[in-house]
Amino acid sequence: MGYPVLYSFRRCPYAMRARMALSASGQTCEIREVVLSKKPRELIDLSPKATVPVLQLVTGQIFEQSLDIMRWALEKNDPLGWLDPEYGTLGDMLELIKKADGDFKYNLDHYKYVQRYKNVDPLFHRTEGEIFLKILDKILGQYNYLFGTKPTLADYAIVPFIRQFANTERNWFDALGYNSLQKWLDNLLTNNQFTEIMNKYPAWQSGDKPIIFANNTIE
Ligand SMILES: N[C@@H](CCC(=O)N[C@@H](CS)C(=O)NCC(=O)O)C(=O)O
Repeated sequence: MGYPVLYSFRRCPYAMRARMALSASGQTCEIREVVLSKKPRELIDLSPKATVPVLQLVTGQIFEQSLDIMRWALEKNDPLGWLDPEYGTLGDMLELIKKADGDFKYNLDHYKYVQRYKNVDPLFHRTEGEIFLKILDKILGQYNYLFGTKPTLADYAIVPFIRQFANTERNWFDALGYNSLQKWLDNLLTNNQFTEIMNKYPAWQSGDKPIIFANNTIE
């Protein structure tokens, strides 16, 4: 009996959130670290769009979206209650995640990866992205996390992108004075849920001995 196979890339924010949910659900996987400029044939055959993360279950079923991987893992086992927010509903969390994955991610890319686009003003996109930071900071002023006093699906799905945005120009971000947001970011990035999924693995090649990931649920 094997484990599900996760194609992942350490620094990809989508892969980070998938790994955090797999870890929180105690789901053991075989992890295959992908180099995006040299994607393995096995990944392309499995998922022609070949983004990471991709999860292949033992049954052959495939998940090609990070949020689907998170939900699959947590619907199986959710000991930390990520799908069960103290305030609001799963639908509310998904709506906020959609904003992060939509407009905010668009602005993040056009701010951080300006060289990938033509005629783009990164400062315009920084300012547009800041609108979402402001919204989060306001929510986080009420409770410590986005949907209550404990982190849930929304916090973990969104935090890798806020991390990228903050790290693009750290001095600028720190000077914004979004204290609740800063505290939230620090809390999430220094807890085990995050640090344990940032282990480094060698790039996977066909025939490699499987590397086992996760099954380290933190109570
Ligand atoms: N909607 C996808 C997006 C995944 C995605 O875009 N991942 C990036 C890396 S962060 C990727 O694999 N890009 C393909 C490439 O760079 O070739 C998800 O949620 O999983």
